[in-house]
Amino acid sequence: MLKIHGIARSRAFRCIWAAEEAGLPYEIVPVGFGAEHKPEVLKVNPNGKIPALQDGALTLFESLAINLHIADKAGAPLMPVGNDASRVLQWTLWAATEIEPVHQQWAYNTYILAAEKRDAAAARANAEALGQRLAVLEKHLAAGGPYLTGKHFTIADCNLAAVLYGSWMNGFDYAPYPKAKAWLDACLDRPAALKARKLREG
Ligand SMILES: N[C@@H](CCC(=O)N[C@@H](CS)C(=O)NCC(=O)O)C(=O)O
Repeated sequence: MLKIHGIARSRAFRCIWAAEEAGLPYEIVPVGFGAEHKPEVLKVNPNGKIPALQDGALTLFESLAINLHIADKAGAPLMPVGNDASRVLQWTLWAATEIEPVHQQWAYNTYILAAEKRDAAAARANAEALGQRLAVLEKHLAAGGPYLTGKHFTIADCNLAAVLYGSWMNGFDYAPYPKAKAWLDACLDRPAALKARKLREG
């Protein structure tokens, strides 16, 4: 049984979604914001952050690495083999390094921080940077699709869509990126995503 430490309102959402996609039994060990530095959390994630995963003798941190592990247990099509496995890594690392930092800065300065703490210039700059990256995604999906590696939904779709979820929920302007928007809608409306979203959105 997978043990996911965290709550659905945190990045644990991504891992709950992945476990649902994989069809693997899992249990959520509820660790909320503010409890992250407790000794029991540090035992599973030395960064004092959520999520963390326990799977038998294996303990993992980093939400997207956890998802790669979960998908690997399920096998194809969630975790494909050969060149598509490399494409899964490419899009997952792209989500973590190119998307998440600018997405997070946009989110903080748009809806997470209290209004008086938001920096409008930072919100604009990061929206522009996110837009540049979404243009890359748009072009990629226009050339192939419907999913990132082609015909099948993989953990790369789950990982990238989960990173973009906050912008999708909170009014980022996806109008210039219709294919990216349609892809995101399709990912976030999957039965497994809806189960995870229900835990998060209520
Ligand atoms: N790169 C990490 C980020 C983990 C992370 O920042 N988690 C947040 C909750 S979503 C957290 O635990 N924040 C508490 C803190 O930063 O002290 C991952 O994807 O797992």
